[in-house]
Amino acid sequence: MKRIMTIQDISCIGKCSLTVALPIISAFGVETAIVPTAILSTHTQFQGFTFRDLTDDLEPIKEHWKKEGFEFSAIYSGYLGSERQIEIVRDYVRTFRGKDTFTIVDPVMADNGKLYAGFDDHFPEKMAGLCREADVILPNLSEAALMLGVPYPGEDASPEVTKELLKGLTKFCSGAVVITGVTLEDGTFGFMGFDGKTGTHFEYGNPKVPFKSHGTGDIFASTFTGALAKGFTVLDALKLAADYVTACIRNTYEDQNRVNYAVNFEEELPWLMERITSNRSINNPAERR
Ligand code: PXL
Repeated sequence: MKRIMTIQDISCIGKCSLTVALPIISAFGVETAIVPTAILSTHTQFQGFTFRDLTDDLEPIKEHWKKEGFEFSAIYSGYLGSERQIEIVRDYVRTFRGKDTFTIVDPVMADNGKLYAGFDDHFPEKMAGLCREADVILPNLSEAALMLGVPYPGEDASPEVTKELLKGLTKFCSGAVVITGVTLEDGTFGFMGFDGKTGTHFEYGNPKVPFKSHGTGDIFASTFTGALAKGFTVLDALKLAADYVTACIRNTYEDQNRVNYAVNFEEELPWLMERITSNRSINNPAERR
């Protein structure tokens, strides 16, 4: 069985970071080794969340794993609580990256043009530094703009503006740069990317659901990581991630009893598992059960 490592926080309530990465990646039949960077009572969109910093545990965990000789086919980092943690993750990547290890950095730090609570203005620059270690980076529009030090173009950024951002991001990552949560030329909503290795642009979208929630970026990155470890190509893994996030958002939008802090990813896991082995389209209702 393949083993991947994911480094991010545990938000006890919030359905984000490790509490989605662990079930989703496991659903692909891939061992998921977790490095918890902090424990929060909730994600940071709530007022009054607690935050236990686990930075002091990260070095001993790394040393133990090194001694045991564990190997990883992918390393995926998400939300990190401090600049020091970014440095430690860089060290993890350099320590455990083997010849065939794929490194995925989701530079989680902002939404709607604003940094999450607790991050200062230097954080995006440090995160951009970590992107240099990655084979694939998965920022949203806010994170892309912050790392590039340009104004946030708004949620409805035109495809031309998104392409400019992609071009800018290639200076941080020579692999695949992918911006998530973007509106495409045909009005669909999905991702746009550029593969520095092949010099090709790619994009994919689904009909937009008029609903936004938290944690969807983490669901996207986790699905992508699991699919990649399962042998999907980068583009097919990204498409599956976009379809699954859309399924989760649709499910939540239609749920009268939804919570306001996350999406119903659990109810769409059976659909995801079917997609892992078949290749059903999300947009044909006859193919959805
Ligand atoms: O979903 C991203 C995320 C992850 N972890 C924590 C967060 C957020 C977004 O707000 O607060 C702790």
